[in-house]
Amino acid sequence: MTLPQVQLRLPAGDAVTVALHGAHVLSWQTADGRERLYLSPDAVLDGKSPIRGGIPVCFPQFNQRVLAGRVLPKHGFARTATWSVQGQSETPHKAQLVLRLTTDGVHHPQWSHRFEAHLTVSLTPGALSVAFAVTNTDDEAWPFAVALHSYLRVDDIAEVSLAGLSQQPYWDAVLDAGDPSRLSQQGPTPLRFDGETDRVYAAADGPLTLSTPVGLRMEQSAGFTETVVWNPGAVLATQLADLPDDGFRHMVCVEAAKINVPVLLLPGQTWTASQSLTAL
Ligand code: TA6
Repeated sequence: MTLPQVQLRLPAGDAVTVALHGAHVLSWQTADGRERLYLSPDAVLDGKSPIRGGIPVCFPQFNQRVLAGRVLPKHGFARTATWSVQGQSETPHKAQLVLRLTTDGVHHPQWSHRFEAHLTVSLTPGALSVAFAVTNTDDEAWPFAVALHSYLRVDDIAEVSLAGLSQQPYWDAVLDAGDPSRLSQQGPTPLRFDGETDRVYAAADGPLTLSTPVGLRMEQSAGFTETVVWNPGAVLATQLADLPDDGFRHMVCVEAAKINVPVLLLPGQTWTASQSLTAL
């Protein structure tokens, strides 16, 4: 099934494809024809399920953490909701798409707070930026967490290194699964991947650089106070039905996130944050 989707393209050849299901960025290609995101060949594109790969939007909660006594679906409902197109613009140097989701598009018994969310996808030569904004249109405050769960394509995870986080404390969800308050410190070397990796880092001040060995620079705005780094490794990959057994070799998630301390959004208030990816 082909999901309803919008493609933005620049004259030089840069292109991005976004599904209305989940406001999900499915593909980002730079002008050299290189795909920069990983979309699993086994992803379930049925318009109901979460999509394995691309850029899932996790809102209003991250993973299976419970928000304010409510049990919401893993990574929230935004990634499986149908968003609508609010606007689209294209110039030779910039193409932009704005998608919109409101409470009316959410059918979950554990969520009744009124909101209006926008995802703005901006394509410029060699770069992709994704901005999430949410406004509380209710008359009481409510909390949320959010993440842009970006799956970055790599040729071989054994060759990959991620620089920019080595000074940042992190929670290791593989080693300390039961205790998110236990923090580790990595040391001066870039992060490399040789098994399941699932870490929630305090966001760095500067950009991160992923060497795949092709380079990608990643920046996130101040609202995103954490960066999650995830690769399932060989064992967990075999348990994920929508990922080939060797899929873990070709991806790493570097996620701009606001999860450790949820945002308490007051009536009328808008919260926004963005992640940008630049090909080097
Ligand atoms: O961001 C990392 C993570 O929370 C991992 O713990 C792992 O569960 C991953 O997300 C993927 O989640 P998903 O529900 O898409 O299979």
